[in-house]
Amino acid sequence: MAFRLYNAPQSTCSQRVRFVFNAKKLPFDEVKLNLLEGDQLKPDYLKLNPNGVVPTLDHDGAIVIDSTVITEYLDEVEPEVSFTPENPVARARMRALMHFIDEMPAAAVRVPTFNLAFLPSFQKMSREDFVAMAESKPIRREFMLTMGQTGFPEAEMDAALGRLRRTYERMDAEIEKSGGPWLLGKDISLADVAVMPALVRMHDLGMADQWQDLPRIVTWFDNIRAQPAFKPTYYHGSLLSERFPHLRQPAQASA
Ligand SMILES: N[C@@H](CCC(=O)N[C@@H](CS)C(=O)NCC(=O)O)C(=O)O
Repeated sequence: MAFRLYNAPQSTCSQRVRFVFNAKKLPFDEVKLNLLEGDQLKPDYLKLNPNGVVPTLDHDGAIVIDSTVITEYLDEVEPEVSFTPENPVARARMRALMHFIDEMPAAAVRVPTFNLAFLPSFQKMSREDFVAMAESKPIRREFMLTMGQTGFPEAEMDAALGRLRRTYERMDAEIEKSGGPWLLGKDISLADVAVMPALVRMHDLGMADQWQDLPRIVTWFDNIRAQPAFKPTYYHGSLLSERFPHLRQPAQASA
C-alpha cells in the first residue's frame, strides 16, 4: 500500500496530515508544492484536487482530498495507532469539534498569515498579475480579492484574532469538561491534531500571548509539541519564520 501526499511544508492543513502519518509511523512519498508559485493551480494538480488547495492524498491511485477527511481516512485504513475514539458519542463530539475548528481557527488564521507573511510577495506583483492569480483560484478567489495588495484592514484582523481567542476559550472549556489533558480527555484525538497547526502558526507569528492566561492551553500546547510526531512534521521550512526572515522574533533572528 503506497501513500503519496501532495502538500506544502508551511501549509497548516498539510501539517495535520503529516502529523498523523508520522504518529502512525507510516512511510509516505511527499510531493512538495510551492503555493506562492501556483503549483496548486496547475491543470494536472487540479485534476486531483479541483479546489486547487493542498493537501491531496493518493493511496494506490485512490484520491482523497481535504485534510480532516484525509486524517479520518488514514485512521480507517491504518487503525493500529488510532486517533478516533471507539465510543460513537465521543466520536461524534470529536467530529463536531473538527467542524468547529475548520470554521473558526483554521479560517481565521489565514488573515494574520496572509497579512504578515505573504502580503510582501503579492505587493511585488503588478495589479493585473495579482488579479489574474486571484481569479485562477477555485475556492480562494474572493478571499484573495478582499485582501488585495494592501492587506486585510485592521477591523478584519481584529475579527480574526477575536475568533482565535474564542477558539482558545472553547478548547479550555472542552479540556475542563473532559478532564484533559487532551480535548476529549486522556487520549489525543483527530480534533487535537486539527487545531494544532493554528496554535503553532500563532506562536510562530509571535502571538502566543493570546493564550498565556489559560494554563490548560499552555499545557496542551507543551504536550502536543512534545509528541514524537511533532518534530518530523515540522521539519525545517515548515514554520513561516524559517522561510520569511522579516517574521523572525529578535530571539529567533539571533539564534
Ligand atoms: N479544507 C481544506 C483547505 C485546504 C487549504 O486551504 N489549503 C491551503 C494551505 S493550508 C492552500 O492550499 N492554499 C493555496 C491557495 O490559497 O492558493 C483542507 O483542510 O484540506
